[in-house]
Amino acid sequence: HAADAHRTDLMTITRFVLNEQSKHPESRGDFTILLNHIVLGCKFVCSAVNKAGLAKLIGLAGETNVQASGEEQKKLDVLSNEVFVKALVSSGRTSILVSEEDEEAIFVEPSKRGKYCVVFDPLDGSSNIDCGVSIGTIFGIYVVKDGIEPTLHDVLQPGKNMIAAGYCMYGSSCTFVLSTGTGVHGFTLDPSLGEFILTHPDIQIPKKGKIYSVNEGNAKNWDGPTAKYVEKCKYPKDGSSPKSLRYIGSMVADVHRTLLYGGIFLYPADKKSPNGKLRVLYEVFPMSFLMEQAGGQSFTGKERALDLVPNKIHERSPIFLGSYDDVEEIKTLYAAEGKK
Ligand code: P6P
Repeated sequence: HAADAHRTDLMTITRFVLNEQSKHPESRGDFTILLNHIVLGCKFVCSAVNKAGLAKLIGLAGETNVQASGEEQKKLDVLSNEVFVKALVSSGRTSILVSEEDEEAIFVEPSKRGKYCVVFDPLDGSSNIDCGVSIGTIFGIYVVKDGIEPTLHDVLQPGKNMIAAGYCMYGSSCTFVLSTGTGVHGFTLDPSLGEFILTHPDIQIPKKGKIYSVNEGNAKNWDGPTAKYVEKCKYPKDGSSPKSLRYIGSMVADVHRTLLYGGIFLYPADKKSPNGKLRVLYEVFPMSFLMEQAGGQSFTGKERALDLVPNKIHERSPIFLGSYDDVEEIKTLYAAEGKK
């Protein structure tokens, strides 16, 4: 039976990526090796997050939590960053790494250099660890220019130049969502196998949703178009029913729900933060890449998010992403504002 075949024909993430690779005979498998190292990092973080409560790894970085051994206990976000940096460097397939946890970009030593740049947030939403809210790793992958010495210019690229992006959400289950430019696919970790199994092939975001996701606590500081849009969600003029508000405050969780259920996720600019809060390279770009690959879209308030050219590796941008029609509405409101 088909169901049985599905159960016994385990499509692991490794097999999936190898299948993708076989479509490019010229490929030497570098991407497959890189992705396997990212997956290894996620498996480690998943295990550490699940044990955090027990191992007292929780708590904000910086609190001194010295072990009996006198060893300063590393906090999960610091630990996760070290794991990813080590995994990516040891893959021998990267030249530049940009991490939310490191002020400066990491230039890999020449003997270990490869053709990819990876931008990542090793544990996004880590302020939510202590209360058990889902958190996640977000990553994006660029190809460096061949042959010449890698420079920051290789990572200060518009998001549309990414060749792949994804996230791993550490929640009730560990879910890895990936796009290599041919659609979006979700994999769930089977702890008994230690393998990510394809559970959500070819995710398509609903064209229009019934959910809006924003931190209403910032309403006082919103600009006109955002305020108007949220008002429309709550008091629709066309007699349709109001949208539901769902806001978890952990980007990976809010985006994952938006991807599967539809709707719109907003982190707008406001008077306090004119560029919004979310980081371009390793929050806005990867999530925008996934949204477009799933049939949705992503907008900064001024332009298509993936067209943005970052000038600094930790630059922020406002973001409106999700169902195609919902984002279209907010684009119309910003366009009208622009004409005033
Ligand atoms: P606020 C978590 O700290 C984070 O970086 C994202 O994961 C999340 O979407 C956002 O900030 C939440 O920010 O201001 O609503 O608490």
